[in-house]
Amino acid sequence: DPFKEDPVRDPRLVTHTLKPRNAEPPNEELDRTFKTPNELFYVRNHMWVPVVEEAKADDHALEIELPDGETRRYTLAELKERFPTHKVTAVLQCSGSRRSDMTRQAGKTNGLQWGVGAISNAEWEGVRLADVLADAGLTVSDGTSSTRSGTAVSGKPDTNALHVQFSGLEAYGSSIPLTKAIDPRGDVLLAFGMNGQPLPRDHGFPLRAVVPGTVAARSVKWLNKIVVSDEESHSQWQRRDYKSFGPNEGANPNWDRAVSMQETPVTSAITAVWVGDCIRRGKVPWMSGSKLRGVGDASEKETTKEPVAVQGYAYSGGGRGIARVDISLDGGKTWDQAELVDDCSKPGACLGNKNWTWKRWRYVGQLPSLKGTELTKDAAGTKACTTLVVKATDDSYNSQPESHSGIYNARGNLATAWHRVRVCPDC
Ligand code: MTE
Ligand code: MO
Repeated sequence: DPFKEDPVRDPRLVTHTLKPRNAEPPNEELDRTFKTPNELFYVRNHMWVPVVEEAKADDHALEIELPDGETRRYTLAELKERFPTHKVTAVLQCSGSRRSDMTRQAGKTNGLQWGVGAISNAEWEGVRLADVLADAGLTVSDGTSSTRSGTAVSGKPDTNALHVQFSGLEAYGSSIPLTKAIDPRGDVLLAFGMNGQPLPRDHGFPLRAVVPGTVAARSVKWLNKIVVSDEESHSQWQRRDYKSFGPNEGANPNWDRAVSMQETPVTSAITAVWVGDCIRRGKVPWMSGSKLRGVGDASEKETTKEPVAVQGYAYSGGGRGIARVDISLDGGKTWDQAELVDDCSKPGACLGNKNWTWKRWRYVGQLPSLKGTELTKDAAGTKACTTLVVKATDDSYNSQPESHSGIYNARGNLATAWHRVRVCPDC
């Protein structure tokens, strides 16, 4: 049993499969804090967790192969000693996050049926991949004469045509474009720390790639080899699984025709809803004192309006920030804007050159009238229910599609449609 050495996990995680381990935090823990605690950070393993003894972690070796075939080897101790340490606050998000939504709305999808929690946020500590590649001897064209197709006029390899392939100790692998790897604002790390602690075993101990703003499949764990090449990684995770296709292309598409996923589109989700008496009884952790007063007072009750409090997250790839979060309490007929939580203004709270973190948001409003026509009966026919909807817009004004039917793909990747949650205001 290759899984017998897998680590012990937090019982609060919602487990999809045990061998290999795939689990997401419960919604109420997911974004309760800006940085997801290590023991609750979602886990996505394709195989077992490789065993690296703690005492021998500093001897863990990373081999680097350059386009000319030259190789260079660094132990973890050498990486730590030779290069400045950097910290970056970044989300990792699996391309399968919210896949169960797509299944519910648009039909069967292959893959783990994640809820809204195959995403988490952490502060990563490590050395810059760009620094390590330069030290290893990588020289590339400056881009001024690049052709995107091969050797630049300078005779050096064309930066735009190269890829950085990562592989891990259990043979998982994938790659990113070299342009991302060496972008001085790209913040790609070879990480050994997570939220001030050594990387936990499930998250890649002792060394992983962290590629902010890029689908998490490229943040290879238990990293032991890097190859700079004119080809993308040959792994199935580069050439097949983490691609997306048209609604009609089925489960066995022409794989080569699609580009591999790198930067991810904008998404958002509702992670908690409180209604009526729940709020009056003070159950909303971020609502107290003055905010609580005036919620659901007698006059509101007479008009059968119920207070509602909602929270969630919004995130976009590529370092794009979240410009706005729109919320609807009546299934998408009318909209209002949620309040974006200010997690990043304290110095040092969000480290890195771009918006690599998620934006948490909150909203307090009143449900539409219980007697209103917007409300429909639930399955049991006893309660009136309504549908809350959230959608986010990033700072390039990209927004989420309204439904999953138009972006349906048989693998269920990038399920980023408006997130809908049905609420029966009875608390
Ligand atoms: N790296 C290795 N070596 N093995 C893996 O199975 N899974 C990838 C990526 N890196 C994987 C890996 C995928 S698909 C995701 S979503 C992220 O790791 C998950 O990282 P996490 O478990 O730290 O959340
Ligand atoms: Mo993933």
